[in-house]
Amino acid sequence: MFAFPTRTAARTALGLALVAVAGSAVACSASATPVASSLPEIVPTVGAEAPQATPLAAEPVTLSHGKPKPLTADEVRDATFTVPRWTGSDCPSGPVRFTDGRHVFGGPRDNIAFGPDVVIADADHDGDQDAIVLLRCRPGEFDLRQVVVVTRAGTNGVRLLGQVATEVPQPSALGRIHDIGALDRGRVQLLWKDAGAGGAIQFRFYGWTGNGFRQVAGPTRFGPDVAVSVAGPVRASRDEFGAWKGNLVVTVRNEGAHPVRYPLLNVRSTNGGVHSVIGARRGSEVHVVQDGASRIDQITLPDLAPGQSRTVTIQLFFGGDSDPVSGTVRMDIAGDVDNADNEAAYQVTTEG
Ligand SMILES: [Ca+2]
Ligand SMILES: [Ca+2]
Repeated sequence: MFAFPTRTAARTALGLALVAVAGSAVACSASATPVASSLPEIVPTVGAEAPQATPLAAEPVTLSHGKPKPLTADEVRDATFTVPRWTGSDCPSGPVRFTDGRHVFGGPRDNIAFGPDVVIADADHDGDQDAIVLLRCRPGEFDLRQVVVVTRAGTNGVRLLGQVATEVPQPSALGRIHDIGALDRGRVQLLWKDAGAGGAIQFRFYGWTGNGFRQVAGPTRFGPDVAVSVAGPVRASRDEFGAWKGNLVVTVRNEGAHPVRYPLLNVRSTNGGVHSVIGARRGSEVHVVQDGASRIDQITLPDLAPGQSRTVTIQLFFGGDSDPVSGTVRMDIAGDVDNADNEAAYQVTTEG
């Protein structure tokens, strides 16, 4: 199972550098303040994005009078703050008091509990640390999750900064929130897991906008996704009877995490000109032959496994006195999460 690097590992990896820099700073200022109490929390960093070096020199070694106390994970686990509404659930929202990361309501099994980790990061870029919290509400057996960021209120209080993301009751293409993390510049990174049989995972990234969090990168949900592209213009030439023929080369790729059954490719002329699809080939493999004078031809391709692509060559035939016309190829599958790449245009040029 995939998991974020543990906080212990992250803290250990960076701890030596922190101690070295902080040690020299203490020597210069002769401060008696315990160094460890003023060190920033180390945030686990995950994914392909390399963490930026923490600007250690800018971190104060001692606290100035009046400055709010840095937020800690333990403090947040024993705090009262506003919990946003749960989508599709009547779990408690509004001000909720937590004790050791847990709030019991109703029966003894009905509770809101923190996820295993609280991630400390400056999520709103104001210079003060905030806490990213995964909340799991369990009214009985049911489990629903949302991620919130809480921040310092006044000098010692805690308040909700905003909701980062929330699940909806399953089944849903949204998936399930599996783990939390933070990148440099306070960006929140969530690991989502497909609730379906495939169990695919996605990283989705969220940023502070000034008045809330919104997703700034990554996929938005799980589900099938096919993409259609054409190799280039169709070069049509006349056959011995004067009709135009040309090869349309189309590639279809399954970019989703699920197999695509009976993928159906639609070939459509743009201006109502008549053409026929004579056949579709991949190497010597003939998938379908459909002849006729319709303006939309449909070609059924073999199933596509996740990540699989298939390139087919389709011969366009413009019989009689009809001139070649351009068109589009399109594939629609139920629940495609990105419809923008399901269609590709093709141009027909004539030679001879
Ligand atoms: Ca902050
Ligand atoms: Ca698509």
